[in-house]
Amino acid sequence: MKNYRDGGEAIVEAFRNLGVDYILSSPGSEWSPVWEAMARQKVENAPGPTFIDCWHETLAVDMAMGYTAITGRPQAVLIHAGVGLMHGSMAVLSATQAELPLIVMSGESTTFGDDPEQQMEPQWYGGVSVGGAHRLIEPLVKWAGQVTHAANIYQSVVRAGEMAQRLPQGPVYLNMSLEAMMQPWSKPDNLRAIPPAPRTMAVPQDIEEVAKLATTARRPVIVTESAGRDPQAFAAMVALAEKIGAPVIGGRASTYTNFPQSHPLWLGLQSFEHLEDSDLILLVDGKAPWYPARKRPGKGQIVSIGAYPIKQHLAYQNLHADIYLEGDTAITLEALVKAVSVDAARVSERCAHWSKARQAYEVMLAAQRQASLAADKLDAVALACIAAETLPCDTIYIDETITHMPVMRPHLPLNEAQSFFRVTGGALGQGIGAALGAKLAKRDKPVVLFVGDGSFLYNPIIQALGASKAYDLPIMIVVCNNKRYEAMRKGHVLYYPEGAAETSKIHYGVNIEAPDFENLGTHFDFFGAKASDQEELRKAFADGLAALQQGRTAILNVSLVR
Ligand SMILES: Cc1ncc(C[n+]2csc(CCOP(=O)(O)OP(=O)(O)O)c2C)c(N)n1
Ligand SMILES: [Mg+2]
Repeated sequence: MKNYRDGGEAIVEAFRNLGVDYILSSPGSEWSPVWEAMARQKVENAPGPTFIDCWHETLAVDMAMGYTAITGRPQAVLIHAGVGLMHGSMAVLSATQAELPLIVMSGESTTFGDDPEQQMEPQWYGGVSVGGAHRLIEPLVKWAGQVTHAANIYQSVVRAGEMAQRLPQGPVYLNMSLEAMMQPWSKPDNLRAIPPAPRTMAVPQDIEEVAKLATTARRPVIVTESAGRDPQAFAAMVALAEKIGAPVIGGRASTYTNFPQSHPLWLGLQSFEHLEDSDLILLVDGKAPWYPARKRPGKGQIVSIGAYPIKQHLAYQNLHADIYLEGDTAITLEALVKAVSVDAARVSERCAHWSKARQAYEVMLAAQRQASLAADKLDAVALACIAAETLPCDTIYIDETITHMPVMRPHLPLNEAQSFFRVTGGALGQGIGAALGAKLAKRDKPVVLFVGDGSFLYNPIIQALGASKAYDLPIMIVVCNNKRYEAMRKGHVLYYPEGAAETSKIHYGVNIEAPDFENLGTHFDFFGAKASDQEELRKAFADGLAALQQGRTAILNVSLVR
C-alpha cells in the first residue's frame, strides 16, 4: 500500500532521542509501521534502538524491567492490542510497584476500516480492539493515554518517556492507534536529544535539622529497603553510617543490595529488635517496613529519606514519619553526610555498642553455616554457602524464591550495589525475564537466578529460554526444589494450627509433581544438572559456570530438604 516514512518512524525517532537502548517486544499486527522503521534503520545503517522479539508479553516486560533495574535507563515495550497487554499487565503492575520507568505501548484500530483510504484487517473489529486498551491498563500504570494521529505521535512518545522518569517513576502506557502510525510523518529539522529527568533535593534547612538530630541522638539506626538501586546512594549509605556510627538494617521490601553485608555496621534483614532502644530512626527509601502499622518502632523520631516515600500505588501505608527529607536519595544522603558533625568519641562509643550486636549476628550465621554444611542433604543455607564459595564475586543474583531467600541472603556475598535484584509486588513468573534483562544490561557479569520450584512454573520457561538463545544471554537458573509450595503450607498451618489438614497431613494447594527441571533446556542445547548433596551441587555449579562461558544457559535442579 505504501512504503514511506510514517508514524512508525516517529516512534523510533522518539526512542532515539529519549536514549532508549532496546525495544522489547512480543508481536502483534499493529507493529508493522515500527518494524518498517526498524528495517529502514538497519538498511540505512543508522543509529538507534535494538529490537528484541520475545515469544511472550510477560517476558518482554520483565526483560525491560530487569534491564532498567540495573541501568536506571527506561526502555520501550511493544505488545499487542488489549490481549497482549493483558498478558503483560501483571509485569507492568510489578514495574509500577518497583517504580521502574518503562514506555509501554500496544495498538488498536479506531476506524475499523471505514476510512476508504486505509484498509484494516478484520480482526480489529472481530474482538482485538476492546474500545480503548488505555482504559484497561489505567489502574496499573502511572499514566495511560491514546494517540490517534501521526502528527502528535513523536511528542506523545517523548512525553511518555519523560513522564515515566519523573517521580514516582513507573510505566507509562500509550494506546497507539494503528491508523495513526500509518499516516505520513516527516521528521522536523529541530528534533534533539531529550534531557534526562533532573534530580531533586530536600531543602537545606531540613537537612540541617536532621543532621542535628543525628549528631545528638544516643542510638541512631538506619533502616533501608531500596537505597541500593542507585550505586551513588549505596556509597552514600556507607558514608553516612560510618560518619554517625549507626547500624543499618534491611526492611522487608529489600529488593536491592542496599549496604555491604560484610560491613561491621550491617545487622541483617528485618532485625528490628535493634530498634527498640533507638531514639532516632533514619528510614532510607522505605516502602512499608513497619508492619502492621500499629507496631511503631523505636522510642524517638522517625525520619523518612528518599525521593518518593509516599507510595500512591499501595492501598495502605504508614511510615510513622515525623520528618520527611524528600529528594534524590544519593544527593540528600550526601548532603546529610556533609552536614553532620558527630565527635569522634561519640562515634566510637556508638560503633563499640553495635559491634556486640554484629558479633552476635556473625556467631549466629556461623552456627547456621556449620549446622547446614554438616548435614548430608541440602538446605537453603548450604545452597547459599556453596554458591558463595563457587560463583564469581561479581555475580548478579536475581531472586524469585519465597521461603528460601530470607535464609540464604545473609550467606551470599552481597557487598556491592546492584549485586541483587528481586521483582517486587508478589507476582510470580517474572524471575527468568528479570534475569535475562539484567544479563542484557551487564553482559560481562554472571547472572544467577534463584527460583522456587513453584515460582519457576509460573514463568514462560520455553519463551525465556528461546530469548536466552536468540540474543546470546546465558544465565544460570537455580531451582530451589522442595517439591512444594511451602509458603502455602505454612500459611495454612498458621491459620489452622491443629486443623484437619495439618493433623491428617492432607494438604491441598501444596504439592508439586514437576518435570525434571534440569532437562528443560535440552532443546536449546543448554546445560542441565541435578543436585541433592554438597558434592553434586559443587560439581553442578562448576559445570554450570563452564556452560555459561560457552554461552549456554544452565539449569540446576537442586533438591532441598525444606
Ligand atoms: C502469579 C502468582 N500466582 C500465585 C501466587 C501465590 N503464591 C505465593 S507464594 C507461592 C508458592 C511458591 O512456591 P515456591 O516457589 O516453590 O516457593 P516455596 O513456597 O516452596 O518456598 C504461591 C503459589 C503468586 N504470588 N503469584
Ligand atoms: Mg517450593
